[in-house]
Amino acid sequence: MRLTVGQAIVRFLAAQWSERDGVEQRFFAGCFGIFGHGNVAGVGQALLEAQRTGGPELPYYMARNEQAMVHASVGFARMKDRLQTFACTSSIGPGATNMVTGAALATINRIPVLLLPGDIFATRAADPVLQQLEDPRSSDVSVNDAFKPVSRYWDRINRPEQLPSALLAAMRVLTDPAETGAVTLALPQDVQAEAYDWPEELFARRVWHVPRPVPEPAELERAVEALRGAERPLIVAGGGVTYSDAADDLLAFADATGIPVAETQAGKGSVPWDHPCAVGGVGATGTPAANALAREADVVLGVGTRYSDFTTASRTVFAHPDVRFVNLNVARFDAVKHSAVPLVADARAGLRALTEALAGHRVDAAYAERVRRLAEDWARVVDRAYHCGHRPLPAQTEILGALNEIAGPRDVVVNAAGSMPGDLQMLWRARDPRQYHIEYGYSCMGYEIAGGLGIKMADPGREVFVLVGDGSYLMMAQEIVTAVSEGIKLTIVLVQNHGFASIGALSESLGSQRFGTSYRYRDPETGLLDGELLPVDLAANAASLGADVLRATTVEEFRTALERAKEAKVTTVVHVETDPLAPAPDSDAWWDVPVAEVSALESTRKARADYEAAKAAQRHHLGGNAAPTE
Ligand SMILES: Cc1ncc(C[n+]2csc(CCOP(=O)(O)OP(=O)(O)O)c2C)c(N)n1
Ligand SMILES: [Mg+2]
Repeated sequence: MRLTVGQAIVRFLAAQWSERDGVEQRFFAGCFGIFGHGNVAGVGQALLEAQRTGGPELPYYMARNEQAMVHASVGFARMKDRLQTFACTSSIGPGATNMVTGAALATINRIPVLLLPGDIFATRAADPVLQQLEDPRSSDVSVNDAFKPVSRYWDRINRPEQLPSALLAAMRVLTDPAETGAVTLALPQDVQAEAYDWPEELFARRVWHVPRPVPEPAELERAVEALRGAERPLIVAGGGVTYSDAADDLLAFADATGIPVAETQAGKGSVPWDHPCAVGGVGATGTPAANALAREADVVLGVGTRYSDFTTASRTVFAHPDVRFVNLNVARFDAVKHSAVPLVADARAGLRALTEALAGHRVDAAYAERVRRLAEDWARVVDRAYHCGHRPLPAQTEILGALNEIAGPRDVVVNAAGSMPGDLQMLWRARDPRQYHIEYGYSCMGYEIAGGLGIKMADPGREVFVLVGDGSYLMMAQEIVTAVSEGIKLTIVLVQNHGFASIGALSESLGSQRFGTSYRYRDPETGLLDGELLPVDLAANAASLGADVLRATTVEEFRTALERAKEAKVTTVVHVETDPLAPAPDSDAWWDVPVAEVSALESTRKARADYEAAKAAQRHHLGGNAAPTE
């Protein structure tokens, strides 16, 4: 079949399907793109031809920023449990490198996305082409080499003959739950337009079976033995629970054993917040209930978690001197962390095996009672934070409370960076595994609106509430325009606090006096950015991008606006100003952010002393076997 490389790629992508549990779906729901000379006549022409001729099904969506289109793809793929995603086509140069941040985000969060950046001429006929990086050491380098460390598979298609094996390798990685992340196929702009005689079989319908690997018997036995011996076990539920669609299986396991369940940012919502075993988020921004249990736990069962520093409170929260880890993970890389007893398996398959093997085993009644009391005490703190009546401006915790009470159980809350992820992990009462969508692998300012777009595309039946701080909004609000043009409805809650509440508080706690963290005029006297507030109106900005806008100044007005936004048919922004200094509950856990060891500032010296004291609790979990097995 004689086609260009661009046409062959489109035809191939449209023929890829994934299957898990007997359900098949197209693997690529479409292709996001922004055209430039590096793709307009190659992949761009192929997408047009497919659309015009009723050819391969790969609908094109135009984004407004290349980073954002990768975020949208990630939001989509996460909602689809990684069984479906998008391809992203960009021009060469800046269009391509704009996607590097998105690639890192996808790879760190273990979410599949296929990136097709345009690249410099393979023939080098017109070198240097507009936007070409000329590396004096080698002509075989382009800006797309920057994708290598952030891609799980990377290739450059310099000849058409290379394409079939590269496409198959890309699909292998994208559909492998242990390997998945960003895949980059760099496409020189001349090669995209070049024709070749392809074997027909390349374009045959291809189903990629997404496996549910079962535990190896000896590994299962060791894991069961460790859990049976535990007096104070704790489950740490990560994103793998949701991606494996294993929330029901986790519930069954917790019900059967009575083991409490703490959650990471990606795993939050695995169990409903009011389940008897639920103790909420764990770690630096976790609940004091979960963190108390983490400190006492003698066995930690991690399920689908990568144990980020937020989860472990920078390796201080699992404080029992003999704590052991049992890690159920589809990737051995994660399963062996903290010298764990590894249980390499799909989360669902592993939980089912554990439930069966531990039949009849339960935690003792006193421990279950302690779990219940800790959770009850914490619920009262959340109630107060949701309704604290802070004046004159509302506290952020009240905004989150109002949203929690107004959102339906299946509605999705989206966030990524700033002070909200921490408050949300601590305070959000999740009722559905897909309700809580906080991107905290890369915690990327700018994910919120773009990610929300992808989430809504994945599940139009759910209301999507995008929470975005003023800082994140300023970085990337432009996908509002995409949402408007595609008729995709988002509700965006824009929390205006004139700067970085998060980093401001962090800075203060580290003796750095909130330096450079609020949006203000430069004060001529101090020379610092601590003058008057700026006359910036982000609500007007949102309206200028085509959104409907509602402004709220009190919690009551916010509730009314949110109800209206929820009913609206079009993308609506609710703008609310909050007090960045309002109190929020404490997690009773630490986060390692190093403080200057020497300083002329008293505030820094004091913070350094606190830092050293806290750091003393940090530990390696090196495990090791206590005795020979004979
Ligand atoms: C792209 C990016 N740049 C920088 C950071 C570091 N950072 C984390 S939170 C934050 C401030 C966020 O401000 P805003 O969105 O207004 O949220 P707030 O802290 O006020 O809640 C910054 C700069 C980041 N996470 N992502
Ligand atoms: Mg802010």
